Amino acid sequence: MNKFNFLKSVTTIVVATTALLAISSAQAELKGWNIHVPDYPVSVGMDKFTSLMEASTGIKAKTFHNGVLGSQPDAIKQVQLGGLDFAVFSLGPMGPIVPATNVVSLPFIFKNMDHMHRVMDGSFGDKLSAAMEEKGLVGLAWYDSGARSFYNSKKPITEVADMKGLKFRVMGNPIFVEMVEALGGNATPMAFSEVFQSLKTGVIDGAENNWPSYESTSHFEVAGFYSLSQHLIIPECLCMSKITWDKLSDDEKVAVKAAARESSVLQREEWAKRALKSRKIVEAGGIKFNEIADKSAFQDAMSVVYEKAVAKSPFLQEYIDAIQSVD
Ligand code: BDP
Repeated sequence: MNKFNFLKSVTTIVVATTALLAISSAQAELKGWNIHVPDYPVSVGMDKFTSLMEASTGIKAKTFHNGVLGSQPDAIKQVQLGGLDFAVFSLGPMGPIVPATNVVSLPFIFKNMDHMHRVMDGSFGDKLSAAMEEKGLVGLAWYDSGARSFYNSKKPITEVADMKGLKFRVMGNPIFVEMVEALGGNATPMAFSEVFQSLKTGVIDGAENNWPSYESTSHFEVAGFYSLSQHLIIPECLCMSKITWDKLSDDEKVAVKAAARESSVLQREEWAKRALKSRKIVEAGGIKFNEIADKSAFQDAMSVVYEKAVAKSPFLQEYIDAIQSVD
């Protein structure tokens, strides 16, 4: 090969490689799943994550808000398979796929939000991340989701007996069915997107959620009794498909984690603000709100839920003890 031909082939290879790279990066816009409306704290956090990630790595990503990419249980599977690249999931419906995460779905497991932060931001959070990673979900950061309380269209819940005969929608995890049944109510697992219509048409009497979701979904317009049971404090996870994660270089992995952590700081600030704002909106909208002066009967009724969870996955006892030993 003469010098001219050699240079020509090198140029061809360089041009071809550049084109290939350009194609792969053009195709490589990562796809993110989110169940919430665009101004929800989770959504604001995810948008921050993608813009920080793009700024530090050049990786482009887009989050599809409003649950347009399907329900949460389906999306978890899609992230496992790499059809979706990242998402924010409640750990509630994660339990059937990653049993270790069931520990945070146990009612009243956390004393309050600060306790949940101390647990999740410490080595226990890393333990749950490791369990998720074994199932193809790489945990990048923990997001807030407040405390969930019962609401319904019939009457205030002031004591356990008030739950009797009411039909509540729960997230897809047998623990939540057992929780409502242990309190004397009926439970129906249902997709988040179907709850409004089901409340409106009376297919269900109530559901349970935090202030921001109760407000952003307009459930408060069709189920106006909100009773502050605060029975579940479930963290959410910003996670990436292991398939996508494994394609990143080591430097990119560090930058992506840093972007996720930084987004979670913003998400938690936004959460605190939105919880207050949402509460004001629903109260101005005419809901009837009540505190539950003594929650001990609700807590006592949960022992059967804990027993069943441990019977199914004996290792959960150690996890429960670990959480309860964090001050
Ligand atoms: C919201 C969570 C979301 C859940 C939803 C639900 O942020 O991840 O899907 O509750 O009740 O608070 O399904």
